[in-house]
Amino acid sequence: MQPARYDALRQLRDHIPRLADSLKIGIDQEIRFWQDIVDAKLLSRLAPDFPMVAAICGGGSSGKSTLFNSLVGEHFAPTGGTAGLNRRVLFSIPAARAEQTNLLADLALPFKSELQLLQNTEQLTVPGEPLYVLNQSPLNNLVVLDTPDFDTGARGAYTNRETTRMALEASDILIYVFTNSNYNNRDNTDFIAQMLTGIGMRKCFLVYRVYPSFTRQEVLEHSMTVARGIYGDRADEFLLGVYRTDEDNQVAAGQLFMKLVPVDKQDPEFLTALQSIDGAGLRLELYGSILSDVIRGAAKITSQSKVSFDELQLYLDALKMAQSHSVQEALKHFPMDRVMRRFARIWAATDPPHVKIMRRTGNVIEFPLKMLLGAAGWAKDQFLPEGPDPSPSKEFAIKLDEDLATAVTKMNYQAVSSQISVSGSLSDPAAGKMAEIIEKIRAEKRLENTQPPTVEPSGQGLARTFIVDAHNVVSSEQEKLRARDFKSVLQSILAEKENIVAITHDMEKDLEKLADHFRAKMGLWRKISQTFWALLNVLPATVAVTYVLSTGDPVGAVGIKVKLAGLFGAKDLYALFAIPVTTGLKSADRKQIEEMLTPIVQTWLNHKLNTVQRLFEENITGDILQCARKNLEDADALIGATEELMATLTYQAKGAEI
Ligand SMILES: Nc1nc2c(ncn2[C@@H]2O[C@H](COP(=O)(O)OP(=O)(O)O)[C@@H](O)[C@H]2O)c(=O)[nH]1
Ligand SMILES: [Mg+2]
Repeated sequence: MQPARYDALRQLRDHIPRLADSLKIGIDQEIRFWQDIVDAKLLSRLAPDFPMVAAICGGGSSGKSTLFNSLVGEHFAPTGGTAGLNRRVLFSIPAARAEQTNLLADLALPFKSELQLLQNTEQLTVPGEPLYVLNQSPLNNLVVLDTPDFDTGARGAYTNRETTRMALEASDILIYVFTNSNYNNRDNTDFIAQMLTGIGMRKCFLVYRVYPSFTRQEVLEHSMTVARGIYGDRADEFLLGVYRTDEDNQVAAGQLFMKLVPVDKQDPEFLTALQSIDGAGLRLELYGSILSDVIRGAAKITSQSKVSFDELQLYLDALKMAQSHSVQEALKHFPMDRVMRRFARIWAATDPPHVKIMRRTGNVIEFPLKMLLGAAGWAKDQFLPEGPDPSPSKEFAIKLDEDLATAVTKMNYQAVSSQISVSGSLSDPAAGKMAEIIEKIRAEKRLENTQPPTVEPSGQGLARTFIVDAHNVVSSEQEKLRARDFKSVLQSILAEKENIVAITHDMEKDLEKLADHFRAKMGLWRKISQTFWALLNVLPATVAVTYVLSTGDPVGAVGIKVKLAGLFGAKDLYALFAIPVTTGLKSADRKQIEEMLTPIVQTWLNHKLNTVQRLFEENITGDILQCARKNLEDADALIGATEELMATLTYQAKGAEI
């Protein structure tokens, strides 16, 4: 396998579990199984520098160990006439590769035990873990296995059956040795055929230990009997070459190594043939279907993750929406007197000098407004803009306490609950987005044939109620919040109430900007400013504390409404002021009050919404939101990377390039 693709597989192997974990999709066992296959079947075998592995196998006393020694060039394996002499697998590894990282472990993976260095040949005659020797052969890209006789023992219960299976599984090709006495033994070839069907077809060399008198024709015929016994009609596809080794007493006596001769003269020498085999290519073919399965598995896990990602996004959006509603609820009342007086003071401070003088002489307020002031029971000298700020009204403080307690209770409940229930209008982009995600999840689940757990949003017209399941990702954060004492949560928020009441430096700066803006707008400044000034004075007296933020409901004719746009994306939010508009207020004046009030209320609300949101996040929702955002971010990156890796590997798996 190409190094770049191999690397893609390795990365995929690491990414998939991380992705599943970042979304807690809860299929840990499946993931582990997937990972084991990648590790055991693919990563070790498909490494670009993995040597070719050839297993010598065949019936008892065919000459396997003799061939092994001949190939390796040393008398490592015991040979002899006693059937079943060898009980273990012996690996011969090129000495040049002895230091290769993980090679010993990777070679022995199917055995699920480590390779041990052979100490003495006696070890081979007792069952146990596989052993290895280091050879000095120039074929340093070839590992050869000597295997025990698989045909010793009663039929159907061969002693070394499992060992042989593992040896075959550890190999890329077979070297099958047979003699005249066992070439037509169906049990032997059936056994190999059965093994290969289970672990994947391996190609093979046939080596016939034969009397010198046998003709080429006889050797070929007997060899084809063996080949068909193992591979059936597909023998040609899997046969790598046929070689004969003639009986030789000097070989039997250990004085000479076996000599292999191609049955077809034009075929290469055995070692040349071995060397010319593209082991990496064979392995890719051999493991191609496993690779495809693994990619399919990764694709399935990725698409499950994408659904889970959308569900987490949906949960996050629902929680944010629930929070913005709670925050608004906490600020249902507006400290009118305090904010307006502060604004009046800012306004007065920036008055031109002659206006200041006029104001002191009481000449500023004109007739219609004097009437209005009279109706409100307001004496003109009662309010001195230069004086100190009034302390926050008791009435507002009580209302704020109540509003906060209600909002905190609701927020906490939503945050610890296994479902969030939140209503919104589809004209609000946030609600629109949630409806879209739900549609997407439903479509994805339909594809996967699983039940959508997300309840369809209900409602008429544009109104929707969303019921969204809490996501596994945030379970532990929810658990922590549940473990907290709610009273202490409420207390710590109420303890910071002053921050909500206070007119901060930043807000003051914004109010100053607003005053500048008003003045800039007043072309005929003198005339209008008189009216305007009067209005500033009259408002605190008539309205004291209360205004109500109302969502959606029509604002009646009585009172002045102020439209507040763009709060957490919630449209149609109005502040309603109980100003007695009946009292001779011209519609032009009324319009001016509205225009003036809107940005002042908006300024206050912007600051306070932020303050309350911060309080809620510090005390209730922060860790959950943070956890959801972090995991979404991680998962997003992992999904992108995983899809890229799968694309790289799919191309490879199709065999477009090896
Ligand atoms: N005459 C003769 N005997 C051989 C030759 N090769 C192997 N043998 C003998 O065949 C017997 C079994 O060989 P061995 O390699 O142990 O077979 P294994 O059981 O398949 O590993 C041993 O006694 C060997 O000496 C050969 O080329 N000529
Ligand atoms: Mg042997």
